[in-house]
Amino acid sequence: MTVLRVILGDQLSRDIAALADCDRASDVVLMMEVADETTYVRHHKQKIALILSAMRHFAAELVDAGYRVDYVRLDDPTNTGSFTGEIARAVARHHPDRIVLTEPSEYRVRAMIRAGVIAVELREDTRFFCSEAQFARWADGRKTLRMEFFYREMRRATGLLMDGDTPVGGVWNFDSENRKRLPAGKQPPKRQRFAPDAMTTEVLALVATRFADHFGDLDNFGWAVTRHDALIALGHFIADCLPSFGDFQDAMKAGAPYMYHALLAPALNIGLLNPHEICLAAEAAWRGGRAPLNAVEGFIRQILGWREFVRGVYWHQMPGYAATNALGAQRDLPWFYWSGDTAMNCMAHVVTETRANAYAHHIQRLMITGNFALLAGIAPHQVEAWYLAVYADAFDWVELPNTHGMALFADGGVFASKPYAASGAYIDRMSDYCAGCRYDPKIKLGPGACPFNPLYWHFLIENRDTLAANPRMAMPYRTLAAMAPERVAQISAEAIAFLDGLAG
Ligand code: FAD
Ligand code: DLZ
Ligand code: SF4
Repeated sequence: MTVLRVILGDQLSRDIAALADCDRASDVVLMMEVADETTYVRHHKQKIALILSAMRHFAAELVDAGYRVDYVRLDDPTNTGSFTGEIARAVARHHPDRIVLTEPSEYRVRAMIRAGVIAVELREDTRFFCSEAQFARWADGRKTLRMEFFYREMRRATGLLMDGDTPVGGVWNFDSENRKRLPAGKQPPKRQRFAPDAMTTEVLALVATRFADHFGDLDNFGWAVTRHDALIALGHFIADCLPSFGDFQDAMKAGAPYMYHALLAPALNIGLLNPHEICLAAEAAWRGGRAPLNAVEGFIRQILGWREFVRGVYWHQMPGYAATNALGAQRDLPWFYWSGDTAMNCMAHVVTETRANAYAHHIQRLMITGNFALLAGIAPHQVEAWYLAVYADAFDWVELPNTHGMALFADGGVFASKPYAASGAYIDRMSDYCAGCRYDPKIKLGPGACPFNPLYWHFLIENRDTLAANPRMAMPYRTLAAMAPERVAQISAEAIAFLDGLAG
């Protein structure tokens, strides 16, 4: 009896459900590089290189461990270019009695496999703390879904950072300590990157040729493409960055794209690391006195809280979720999201770093590119396609709730209790971008005014019907109500002129 065991590009874990009970002598593991997946959005070149190289390394590890692997390369002339086409061809080659696949992480791929003519046994992806069913039980019947309450449940369920029934340190969340600006002269550590080996070098050449017109540079490629290297990256983060992760979690600095962030999401999302071991390593650093509690709790919250929560929201709300547009945003994505060619220094920095590194940290994604898209009323599906393309860690299940829900409020508040809208003052407080900008965050209107200022008030004016009743928006709406009508008119005129200029 032969079982065909299919492993997708983000399922590169030896303990993946599809490999459990694998008979290495008789079963066949199928892995496929397919054109449809490399082009369904115009992925950053580094993202394609990461996935293809990690797939090839994983396949080689399986072969070394005695598995029979059928690996279809992108440049195979007989490659049909799709998962369903390649599964059908593999069935013709191997005549399996059964086909086993771990549930694809994305709605699009799951629907494609389920609609396929070939019957596939789908197994639950057990690499998360919270199953889809568990999340549904927690979410069903709640009026609102809030990460903080979900996170407390997850802390209790896992025992992470718990003393019996109480959170260590006496409180659940140390966020109020995690909003420091980076002091002048403080330099974040140099980051662990991995020089491409022969296999990665071959993939980089393939990507450079075949995806030459995709966004992004390949020069800085240094992502871990094996579990071995991903564990080194984890060790480096825990030792050198975690101690300051909390303090400077929200800080931004020109020329310091990584700050104290983990850079682990690409390895985690494709399965080279698992979330349990990362959280345990962080907890051990605190228990061993190597990192303070505000840093460790803040970091564990990102993985045990936010990452699990966004996945839960995704599967609980899809497919309707992606189609909502609560604020009716319709504007086209400005070209500078690709070129970085804008006088707004903050936007130019984030886009330029994104192009070079396939990375931006959370606050850059949320409060610079996300905030601008929110204030400018850019159509959600265009913003989402951008985020899905440009980051090495981007997969629909995690990108969509973060963009659609957290950054754009396009779900009308399923995910967040209020929009993350901010004027230039916030960016000035949390970064040094404004010092090098043609605009001034302290000028609210008129010549030299930071565009985020009129856009912020214009956003509130335009969305008054939807947002004014939200208690968490009461303060800015009170300020708006107190403004002279001439000032309100000037804000609208300047914002509209700016927005109209984006189309050119
Ligand atoms: P760190 O800041 O060091 O955080 C540690 C880990 O926590 C990350 O590796 C990640 O696994 C997890 N994490 C942190 N915040 C979140 C979050 N909001 N949602 C889910 N996991 C989180 N993350 C992705 O993995 N893929 C995406 O496609 C993605 N798209 C995003 C789009 C927008 C608009 C926003 C605002 C956020 C997005 N995020 C996404 C969340 C977050 O920005 C990234 O996980 C983080 O920047 C990855 O870098 P890091 O590994 O250095 O993370
Ligand atoms: C993102 C991606 C890319 C670029 N290429 C492949 C590929 O060639 N083969 C593959 O198995 N997966 C790839 N992926 C990941 C998939 O698009 C998708 O995210 C996963 O199958 C999860 O649904
Ligand atoms: Fe960005 Fe405004 Fe600051 Fe310029 S002044 S960097 S546009 S926030």
